Amino acid sequence: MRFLESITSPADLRNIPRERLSEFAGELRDEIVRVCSLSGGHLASSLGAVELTVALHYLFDSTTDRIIWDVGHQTYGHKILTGRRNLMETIRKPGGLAGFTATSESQHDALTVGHASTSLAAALGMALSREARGAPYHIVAVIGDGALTGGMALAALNQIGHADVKLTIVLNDNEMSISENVGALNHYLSTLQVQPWFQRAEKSGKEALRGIWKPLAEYGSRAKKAARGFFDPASTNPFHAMGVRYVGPIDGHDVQQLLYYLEHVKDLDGPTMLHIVTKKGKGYQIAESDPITWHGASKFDPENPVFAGKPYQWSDAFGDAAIELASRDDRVWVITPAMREGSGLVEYSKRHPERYIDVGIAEDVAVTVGAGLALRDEKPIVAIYSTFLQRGYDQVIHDVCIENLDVVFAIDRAGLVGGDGATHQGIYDLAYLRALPNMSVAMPKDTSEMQGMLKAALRLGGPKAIRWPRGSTEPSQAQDYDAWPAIEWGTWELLKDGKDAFVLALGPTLAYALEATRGNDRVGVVNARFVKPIDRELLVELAARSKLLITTEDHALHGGLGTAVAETLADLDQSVRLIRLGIPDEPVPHGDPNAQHEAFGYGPTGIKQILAEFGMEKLTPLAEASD
Ligand code: HTL
Ligand code: MG
Repeated sequence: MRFLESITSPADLRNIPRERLSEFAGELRDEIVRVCSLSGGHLASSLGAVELTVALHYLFDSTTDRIIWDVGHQTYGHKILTGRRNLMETIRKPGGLAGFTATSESQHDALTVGHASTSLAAALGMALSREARGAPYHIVAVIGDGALTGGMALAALNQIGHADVKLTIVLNDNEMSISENVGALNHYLSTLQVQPWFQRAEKSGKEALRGIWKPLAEYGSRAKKAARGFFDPASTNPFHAMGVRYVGPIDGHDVQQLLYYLEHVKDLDGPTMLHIVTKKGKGYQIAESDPITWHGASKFDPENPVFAGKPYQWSDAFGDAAIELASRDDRVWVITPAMREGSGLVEYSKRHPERYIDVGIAEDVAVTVGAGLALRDEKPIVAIYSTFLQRGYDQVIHDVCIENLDVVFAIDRAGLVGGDGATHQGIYDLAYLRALPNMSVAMPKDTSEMQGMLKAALRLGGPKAIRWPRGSTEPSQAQDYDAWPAIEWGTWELLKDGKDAFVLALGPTLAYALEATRGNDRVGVVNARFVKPIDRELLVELAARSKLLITTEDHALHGGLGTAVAETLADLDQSVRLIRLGIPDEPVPHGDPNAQHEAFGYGPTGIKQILAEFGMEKLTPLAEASD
């Protein structure tokens, strides 16, 4: 029998003989591959963290100690060990386990997370509370080398060194973010060696470290920090310079080594970083050899794993447009915060490496680098997912909008995103961007319109945000530059006329509106593609000649298209019955987006229902047959 069958909680793990833990790690790895093959998910990162997961749960008690996983995408092993094994096949599926850690899901999950670089600040907060309450538990933050490129992580580290609280930080370094990791720190990490002071301490026995640090504490923190530099010859180490004791790097796939070092550092006073080196995708050949493709896998055959490939995506259409625009104008640049693949920029990065910038997981930096370029008359396109642009919000206001700079924001994954869930939903950007002076916000109905909008945005200048959803689309291949439509900025499109009512629809909800009103000549449909500026002229005309307007959007109801329409009607003292359909004021978990659109009432059924309530359903069913 496998050890795995006997594990229902981490306490059971401690019954496994210590020397057989690496064997158990193999079982855990197989289970992760099995689960991901059935449901898809963050395979490569979870495989790379298997031994670490085993070691942490062997030494720490996650019911009282806090293990804080940064991003939370590497936690499949953690979930399996903490009582969720039987539910693993539901991961990322509607009603199933979340793909990241979530405090609502388990007492073993210390943080609800999904965005990178938050673990260290959260750990510091917890550590300060623990000190204030005099509680005895341990706090361990696990952060990847990618997540460490984020300003939030680095700023937290700075504060951790200052606060000098007891905290174990495990730096899980696989030299990969989703793609190859970037940045000077990344290069530096690969030059590090285990420090001589630590090796000496190791030789003189397990208590040696405590022996070194305890007496120093009596000299107060200044002396302690100075002494730290004395004891640790690698005083150029930046973590060390920030007041965080640095240990490593060690082999992160050797459970015994992990246990040994973690046992040494866990009771040390002050913050300690244990640098472990791992391989993304470890132990599963195809994921190891191509961790980029297998970072997030769709379901696959574990015996014969092949990447299924994807149809032409919105992101691909953006990437193609970016290549075209940058080829035609040598002032066009594209900036990504660590999302080359997801943003459709692989080909662009090869074709225009001189005007391609990956700043790491640092959306704030991406935006302000864009501002800097624009200040020198370059034409930056800042390509960011809707959810991650939240991290660069102040920079959008302070560095771009106030200055009215020519920065185009190419916003991918707008709307509900599916398996990634609440932390990754792209449903707030209309609200947060619409409020900003000089900013325009648009959402195209298809990729042709998107490409036309990008071209127009670069030509017009000023801060311009163009957002599009996740997924595949029509037309399903690259299009000629000459076929990109000319876009008159700020205008809506009347797609279908109506006698009594209009659905003002945005992006993917347009198809729903057209479906719900097919054969119904009383209700028209408008492509309300500009949320700012909105097409006042057309809106006023439609309001004047209809009894009902319905807005539909795959976005939070607070602050999106519906709000923009309501505000405009109120400002113009134009009265018409207005129904706003969209996402209510609550976090939206992972699920099937189409089903969620229906559940929230802005799918075709919901639109039809509203029309029925107002007596505007299709009156002549026979017309349907002749459509
Ligand atoms: N930006 C922010 C603020 N958060 C996230 N989560 C992303 C972008 C997207 N993202 C991930 S996982 C990941 C990125 C960039 C790479 C993390 O690299 P790290 O871990 O070295 O920390 P590794 O994958 O195990 O190597 C997700 O959205 C899941
Ligand atoms: Mg990494």
